[in-house]
Amino acid sequence: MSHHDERTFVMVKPDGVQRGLIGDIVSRFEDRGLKLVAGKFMQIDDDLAQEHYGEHEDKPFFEDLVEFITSGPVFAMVWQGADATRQVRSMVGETDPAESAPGTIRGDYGLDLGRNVIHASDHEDEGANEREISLFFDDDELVAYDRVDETWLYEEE
Ligand code: IDP
Repeated sequence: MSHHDERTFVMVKPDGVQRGLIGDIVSRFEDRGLKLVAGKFMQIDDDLAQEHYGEHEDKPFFEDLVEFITSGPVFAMVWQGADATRQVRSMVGETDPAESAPGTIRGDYGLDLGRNVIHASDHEDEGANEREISLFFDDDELVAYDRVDETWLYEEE
């Protein structure tokens, strides 16, 4: 894989869906030049929620987190591009919206840690992106194609 092919997992959480933010969030990543390679509007069940947030199972907020993420539909996506995991996290902002800079998704749309609109794979957790992608998507749900503007997004192919 070339460095343009890094993939990352992103999900508009139930609060973002209910607040009508899917379109804006998708636009931000499209405008940046990232390529949408998978998308699924879905309801997360309890088992998937527990697995996705498994690293937090001993935390005091775990139960509320699982309840929240299963409380309504989410929009799960895979975005691809150079350094995608780190670039998406920089666009998402900090975990706490109150600490997130304006211009970031959480900094523009959130105020509360427990209602922070979006999930994105952690770039500091090696392999989290591919693990989360395979938890939510089968291989045949990822679509390979060229964006027409790809030759203008990167200096070299
Ligand atoms: P991230 O979503 O920025 O990667 P994580 O530390 O992986 O942050 O936490 C997962 C989610 O758990 C956060 O997005 C947030 O919704 C929730 N969360 C994290 N820390 C707390 C907390 O201290 N209280 C309540 N909810 C929390």
